[in-house]
This record gives sequence, C-alpha cells and structure tokens, in this order.
Amino acid sequence: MTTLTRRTALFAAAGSLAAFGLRSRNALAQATPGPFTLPPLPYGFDANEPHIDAQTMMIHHDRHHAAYVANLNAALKDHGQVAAMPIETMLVKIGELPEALRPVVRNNGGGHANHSMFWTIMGGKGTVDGKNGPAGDLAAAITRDLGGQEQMQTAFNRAGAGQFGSGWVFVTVGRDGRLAILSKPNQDTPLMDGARVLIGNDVWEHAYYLKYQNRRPDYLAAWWNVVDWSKVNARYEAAKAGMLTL
Ligand code: MN3
Repeated sequence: MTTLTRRTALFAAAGSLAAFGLRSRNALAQATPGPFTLPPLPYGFDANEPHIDAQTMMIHHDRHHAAYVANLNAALKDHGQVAAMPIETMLVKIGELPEALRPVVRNNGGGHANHSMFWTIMGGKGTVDGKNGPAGDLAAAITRDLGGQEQMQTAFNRAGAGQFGSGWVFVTVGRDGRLAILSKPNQDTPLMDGARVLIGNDVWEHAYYLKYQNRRPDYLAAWWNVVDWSKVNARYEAAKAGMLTL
C-alpha cells in the first residue's frame, strides 16, 4: 500500500477538485504582472447553492473580480510608489494619489478590496434555529447598536434594496466595536473613509441577475443563508484589535 506524504495528498486533492471544475481558476490573474493578485475562492463555485448559483460565482470571481485586479495592476504599472501600498492604504489616501490614478483606484481598487472581503464571509450555512450566528461580543454589539440580528438583517436588506443602481451594503465596525449600516455606490468602500468593514453584500446585478433577475430583495434575503458567521465573528475580534485590513 502506498503512503502519500501530506504534501502529495494535498496536491492530489487539489488536482481532483480542479478536474471537476469546482475550484477557482485564477491562473490567468496570477500570471498578470503587477502587485495585486486575485485571491482564490476559498470554496467551490457550488458552495453557496442553491442561494447563489455556481455559474454566478464563477463569472463573478473569475471574470469580474479578475478584471478589477488586472485593471488595477495595469494602471499602477508606472507608479511604483503607489503600487507598493496595501490596497486599504491606497484607498484611504486616494485624495493624495496622482489625479489620473484616482478613478481607477477608486473603481478597480475598491472592487478588489470589496470582493476580497466578500468571498471570505460566504461559503457558510447562515444562522439556523439560532445556531451558527453572531457570538460573544459581536452578538452583544449587534443587539446594542442595531437592535439584534433580525433587525440588523432587515435594515441591511432595506439599505441594499434602496441603493439605486450598482453598489454595496455594509456593516462597518469601529475600533471601539461600534457597528453601523450603510450603502455605497459602485465600488466605493468604507475603507476610503478610514472605516473598517465587518460584512458587505454586493448589490451589482452581476451578483444575482442569473438567478434572481430584477428581484434584488429576494437575493438580499437569501444571501444570509450562506454567511459564514465564524468568519464574521473573527473579523469583529480583528477589528477591535486593530488587525482587520480588508
Ligand atoms: Mn461584484
């Protein structure tokens, strides 16, 4: 009987997943020269089924997010000093950047930051029968600042549905642990205001149109079923420790 080393086993597992098309194909973006790379989706394209379909996840991650990364890298090609900044620094200092760079950093840098956050908080099972939800200090903060999980979700969905055209809806978190709900147009992000994002949902049509067409409120309601609250709880702790970046 053959004994596989751990490394070989990991490669074999990755290979078999890739063969089934369940893993992200980000080889193209990784081959793009530039400071930023498309982060691999941390789960299969079908991990959020039936709430978010695999085809939407594939197009959204491998094409839309990849394009933001490629556009950002192309724009930064001759701006080495800016290119060396972490994306969150670039966004908060956007007013200090060369004027010609600002729109591309705002749109594509914002897009890269928003989507990099977005993938990591999905792939979960949402809260079922009060289990797998916000825990500890985060649960207390949601009650204190947003009236509880149910009220928070309702207000978040309303803000997302009310965002005219493309944009995002966020819960932001301060260093003091305070939470707030807000929406932003296009790829604007609270990072530009020096705030930190606890969670955000993408309300661009590309995030939901294949399955939900014009029914954005249905998408917003269903999205909670794929939130991975263990990741959100960890983001809250990181934010309070000053360690949360994107
Ligand atoms: Mn998007």
